[in-house]
Amino acid sequence: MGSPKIVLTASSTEASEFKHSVWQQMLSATIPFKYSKTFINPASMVNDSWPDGRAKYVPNGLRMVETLLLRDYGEDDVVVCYYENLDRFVGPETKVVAIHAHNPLGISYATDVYSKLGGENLMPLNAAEFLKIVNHPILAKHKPKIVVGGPGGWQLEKANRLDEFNIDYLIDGEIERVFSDLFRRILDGDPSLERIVKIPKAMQPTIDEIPVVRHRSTFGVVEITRGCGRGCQFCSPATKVGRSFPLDHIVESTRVNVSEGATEVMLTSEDMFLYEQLPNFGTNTDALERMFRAVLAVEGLETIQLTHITMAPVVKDPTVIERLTPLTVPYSHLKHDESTDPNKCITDPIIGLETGSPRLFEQFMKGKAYPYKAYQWRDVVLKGMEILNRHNWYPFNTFIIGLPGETDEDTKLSLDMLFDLRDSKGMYVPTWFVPLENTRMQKKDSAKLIEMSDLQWEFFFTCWKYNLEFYRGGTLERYKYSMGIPLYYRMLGRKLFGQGIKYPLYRLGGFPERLMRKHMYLDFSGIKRNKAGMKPFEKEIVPGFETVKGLNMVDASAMRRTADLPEPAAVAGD
Ligand code: B12
Ligand code: SF4
Repeated sequence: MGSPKIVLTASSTEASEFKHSVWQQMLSATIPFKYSKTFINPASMVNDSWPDGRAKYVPNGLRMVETLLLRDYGEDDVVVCYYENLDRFVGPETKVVAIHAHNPLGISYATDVYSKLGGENLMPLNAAEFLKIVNHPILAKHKPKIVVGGPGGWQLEKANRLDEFNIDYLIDGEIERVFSDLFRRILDGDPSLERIVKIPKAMQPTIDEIPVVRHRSTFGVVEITRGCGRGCQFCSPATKVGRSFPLDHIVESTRVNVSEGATEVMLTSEDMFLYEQLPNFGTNTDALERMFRAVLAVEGLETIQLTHITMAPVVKDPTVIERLTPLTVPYSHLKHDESTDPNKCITDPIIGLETGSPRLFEQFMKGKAYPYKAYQWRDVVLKGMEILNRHNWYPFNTFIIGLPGETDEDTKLSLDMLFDLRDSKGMYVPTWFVPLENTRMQKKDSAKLIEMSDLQWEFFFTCWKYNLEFYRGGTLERYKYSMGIPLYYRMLGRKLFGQGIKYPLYRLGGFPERLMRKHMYLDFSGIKRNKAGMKPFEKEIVPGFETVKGLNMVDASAMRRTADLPEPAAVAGD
C-alpha cells in the first residue's frame, strides 16, 4: 500500500489525556520547555496508538476534520497519527499534512506569561511540541502541503510565522459547511485561494451540518452546545452563533468515544446552562437532566467531566444545582477530602469570574451576569459559590488581570472579592489579558508582566496561596518559611519583575501575615481558612433584571448589541 493522501496530526501535549487531567494539559500550555522534565511527567506525553499506528485519541476539532474528510475519501486515504508515527505514514503520495492547533505557540491567555515567570523568552512546552511537528524531517523530504487549523491557529498569523514553518494554509473558524470545497481547492492548488482562510460568521454551520465525529477524541469531548450569546468582548466563542446539539447527536458522540475505549466523556459547552435554553437565558433543567441521564446510560461509560458554566443561572435558580448534582458529582473522577459526597467526589466546572470591578465588568462583559447587573457581580459570585460548594461543586475559577484600563481601584475590588471568597472551595486561576484575534478586543494591548502593579501581584499570588491551601489541604503554616520562595525572589523574581512581587510571593510561601500586612492591601493576620466552607450568604441580591427582550441562543448578535456598553464615564453614576 502506498502512503495515504492525507495525514492528520496534533502535538503530543495537545493530544494527551493523561489521568483525565485537564491540569496536566494546562501545565503543558504554561510550563517552559526548559523546565518541562522537572514539572511534567514524561508519561503524560506518551499517547496510545492502535496496532496499525493510527492515533487512539486526538483533539476533538481534528476528529471533526477527519470526519468531514471521510465523506469524500476512504479510511486508507485519511490517517490520523501522532508525531512519533509521522514517518510511518507520510510518504511520496501524501498530498496534505493537516495539523491541529489549540495553543501552538503558547501565547494564549495565561500560557506564555506563566512561562515568563521562569525567565524571559522561554518557550512553553506546547510550542516546543508544535515546532517538533512542523520541523519533522519527513515533511521536508516529501513536501506535502501543510494545513493548520484549530482554535489557536490565529497565533501563527499574529506571530507572522507561516513562512518559517512552511505552512501553506491556515484555516481559521468553523469549517463544517465549507470544508469539502475548501479542501478540494487546497488539493488542486487553486491559485485564487488565500493562504489564510477566515471562515466568516455567515458560513458557520447550522447544527444539522455538524456531523457526529467518527472516532474517539482526547478526553472524550462531546459537544453539547457551541457558541455563546453573552457577548463578552474578550472571548472568541462569543463570536460564534449559539447552538444546542440534539440529544441523539450527544448520545451518539458518547457512544463513539466509549466504543473506542474511553471510560469518560467531557461534556463541552461555553456554558452548560445554555443547553436547550429557554428564552432570555432561562436554564432548561429538565432538558439538562434528560441529557445527563441519556449520556450516563451509555454502556461502558464510567465518569463524566464538565467544562464551562456561568454563575448567574446558579443564583437565579439554585434548584438547578440541586437537581443536577446527583447526575454529575457521583460520576466525576475527581475527589476532595472536604466533599460531603459518600465517595468524596466533586465536580469542577470552569467559571470565568474575570474581575471584581463592576466598572470593568460593565465595560467588557456585562452579558455574563445577565439577568443581574454589573454592580451585583460580587454578590452573584459569593452567593453562587456558596450554592455550588454546598453541593460539592468546587469550581475552577479564572480571573483576567490587566484588562485594558484596569486601575488600582479596580484591582482592589478584585482583591476584596477574593477576600470574601477565602472560605470557598475551588481553584482560583489568574490569567493575564490577551487580545484574541477575531474578538472585539483584538486591537487592545496584552497585559505585560513587567507592568504589573504591586496590587496585581498581590492578587496573583493570593490566588495561588488559596489554591495551595485548598488542594494540599494545608494551612499557611505548612508552607512557612518555604525556602524556594526567597531563593526565587533573590535569584530571578526581583530581577525580572522588580520588588513589587516580594511580599505577595512571601504570602504564597506562608510567611507570617502580621509581618507583611503594612506592605499589602489584604490583611490575613489571625485568619484561618474555615474548612466548613463559606457561610450562607444572607445579603439580599437586588433583582435588577434587565428588560432585554427576545434574547435567545439563535440570535447571539442581539446579545452582543445589548452588551454594547456605554463609555466608562457614563457608568460611574450607575
Ligand atoms: C475541550 C477544550 C479543552 C480541553 C481539551 C483540549 C485538547 N487539547 O483536546 C482542555 C480543558 C484540556 C483545554 C485546555 C486548553 N484550552 Co481549551 N477548549 C476546549 C473547548 C471547551 C472545546 C474544544 C472543542 O472540542 N470544540 C469543538 C471543536 C469542533 O471545535 P474546534 O476545536 O475549534 O475545531 C473546529 C475548528 O477550529 C476547525 N479545526 C480544528 N482543528 C483543525 C485542524 C485543521 C487542520 C483544520 C483545517 C481545521 C481545524 O474545525 C473544527 C470544526 O469547525 C474550547 C471551547 C470551544 N467550545 O471550542 C476551549 C478553547 C479552545 N480552549 C482554549 C484555551 C485558551 C485553552 C488553553 C490554552 C487554556 C490554558 N490557558 O491552559 C489550554 C491549552 C491546552 C492544549 N494545549 O491543548 C480557548 C482558545 C481561545 C483561543 N481562541 O485561542 C477556548 C476557545 C476556550 C475559551 N472559551 O476561550 N481546552
Ligand atoms: S460567558 Fe462570556 S466569556 Fe463565557 S463563553 Fe460566553 S461570551 Fe465567552
